[in-house]
Amino acid sequence: MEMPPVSRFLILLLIAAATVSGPASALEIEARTLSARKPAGALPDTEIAIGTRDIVRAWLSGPTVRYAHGVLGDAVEAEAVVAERRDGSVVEFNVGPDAVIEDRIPRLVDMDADGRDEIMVVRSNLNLGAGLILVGLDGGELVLKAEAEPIGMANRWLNPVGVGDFDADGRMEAAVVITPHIGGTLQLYEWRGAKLVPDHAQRSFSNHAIGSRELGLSAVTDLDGDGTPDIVVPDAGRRALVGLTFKGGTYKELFRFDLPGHLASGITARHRDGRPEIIYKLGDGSTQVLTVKP
Ligand SMILES: [Ca+2]
Ligand SMILES: [Ca+2]
Ligand SMILES: [Ca+2]
Repeated sequence: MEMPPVSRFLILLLIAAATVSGPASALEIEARTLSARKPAGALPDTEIAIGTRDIVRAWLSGPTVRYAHGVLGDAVEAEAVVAERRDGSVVEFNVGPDAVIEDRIPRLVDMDADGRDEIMVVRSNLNLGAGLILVGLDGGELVLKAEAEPIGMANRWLNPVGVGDFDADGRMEAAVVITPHIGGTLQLYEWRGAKLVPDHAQRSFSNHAIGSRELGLSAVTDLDGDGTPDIVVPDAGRRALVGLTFKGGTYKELFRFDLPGHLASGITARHRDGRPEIIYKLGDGSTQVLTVKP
């Protein structure tokens, strides 16, 4: 049936109105403040992680200057990891007098996929240097769940990249760059018992500039769409970005992009229209987006 022109105009107007007002009223939202301010005793430059599993919040606490290394902007490091549990109680794991947490970020991960959080941080022994550790809740307490061998020398540090099943063997690995200031090695660890055991590795990367508070110069994302997480990390001089995979246990470079300037921010990854994008800032203040072509 043919509609008169005025009716057709009204219908179009109604559709337009519904389109404009639809998204605002379709979902009800609620705002609540999770982290009003920094908890007492927190490290001045700790990030506060917000969790969705058994840990609500996590932060680094107990500022100490007993380790005079200072690669993260100052020589003030933390001596404890603190977690707020679902019931509101707060528990901490203290690394003791021979070590510090040489880190700014308590990374909440679920490395064994049991639905409970692990907090991944860098612990530095005063004599043996940095080593990756996982802490988590057990019987209501925050305890050491797993540790990697420290580097073996004071004032040697490492910077985490992230976790994922990078070699596609069905188990998660934790990825770090060991000694990112002096020619770093991208090292994967598997969690076995109380140990983080070295798995695959590849040399010549750097995801931190000495003295910088920025720890996020790397990203985990699926670059080639095969379902296996890949890694984007700068080369040893931080002049190029390298996309890489360890699928099947074999290192393979997926791309290498020469940066047109100095890398001046952390790297974030996202997917837009199904394609991976890598975003970062350069020293001239510009923001660059690398899009992986189909
Ligand atoms: Ca877990
Ligand atoms: Ca794996
Ligand atoms: Ca992949």
